Amino acid sequence: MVIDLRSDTVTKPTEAMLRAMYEAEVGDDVYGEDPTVNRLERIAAEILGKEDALFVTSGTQGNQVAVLTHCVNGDEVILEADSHLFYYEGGAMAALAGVQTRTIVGERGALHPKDVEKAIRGVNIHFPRTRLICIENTHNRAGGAVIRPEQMAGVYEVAKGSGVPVHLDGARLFNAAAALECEVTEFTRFTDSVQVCLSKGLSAPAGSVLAGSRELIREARWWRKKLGGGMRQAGYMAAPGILALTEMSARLAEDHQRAHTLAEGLRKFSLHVEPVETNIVLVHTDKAGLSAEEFLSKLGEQGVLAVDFDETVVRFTTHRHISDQDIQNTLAAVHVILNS
Ligand code: TLP
Repeated sequence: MVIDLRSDTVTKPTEAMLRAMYEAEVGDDVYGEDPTVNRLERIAAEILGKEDALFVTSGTQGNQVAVLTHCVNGDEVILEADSHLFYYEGGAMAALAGVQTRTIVGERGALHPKDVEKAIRGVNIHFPRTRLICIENTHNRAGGAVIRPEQMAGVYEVAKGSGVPVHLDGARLFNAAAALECEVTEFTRFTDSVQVCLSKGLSAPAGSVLAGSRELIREARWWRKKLGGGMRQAGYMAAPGILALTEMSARLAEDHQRAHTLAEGLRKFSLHVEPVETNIVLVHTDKAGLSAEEFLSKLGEQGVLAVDFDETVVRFTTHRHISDQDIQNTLAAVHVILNS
């Protein structure tokens, strides 16, 4: 059996989700007539503490619809240098919204309010307009780091002072809330829009939701259609999404616990492991005298999958299909690599 620690995106729907899909009441969502999609959007808005929400095909679509909704081409967007929006979305912000990015190197993914304040453009005929600030929580490339509500509040205060909206890429926001044992609204209150993924640790087969004010979501709905995201009988996909939002966040702490166990085990082998806060473990492979690629290939030979994050950094991500035994077997596989 393969132990797949590449990503929490590999999670399959639960039995209850499959049943909910089969039984879903559907209609044409482009006409606003899919009752299950409408219910998902209502529930998402409520949980995220926003007026309205929109069901989108993916996290990338949710983020890009947000950028398109907040900005016009030629605008500037401030975001963290290692953020998914900048690093992993194929340059979509530039290609689709025609915006330019102003990246700031954060501390474990967190933007410092002072740096944001400095980066916000003043009025000058030579300058682009700063139209959006993006935050990512948890921060993927920072190793699943949790951006604290007070850190988000600091950025929000600076943003509000300059009239610039804040978008949150909350692909794994429920992991952040589980880590701090708080509600997701502790984070979303410091944002104007938020995207959360239903298809990562929450185990839905597909989809994300974008939430914000009624007016923002009205505009976002229009952009989603332009991007080909009008999905007709999308209730079949929204039904498991409802269960993802209402039933699946309670078990995320288990994934975090296993990530901690994995990290502790790797440290016992004297490997350098980044601090673990949620379900992501970043390990440096150079101490083992291996590149990330070599390390992954040796792991793969023993049936353990992970991904490379850098020349000498490997990411392991725990999720619903990873058991305590899988963690022990992964550690045993690493032991074999280090002793070969
Ligand atoms: N992340 C994926 C890969 O794209 C790297 C993963 O395996 O972690 N925001 C964040 C913070 C993400 O981590 C991801 C996916 C997305 C957005 C995009 O979500 P999807 O894959 O649904 O477009």
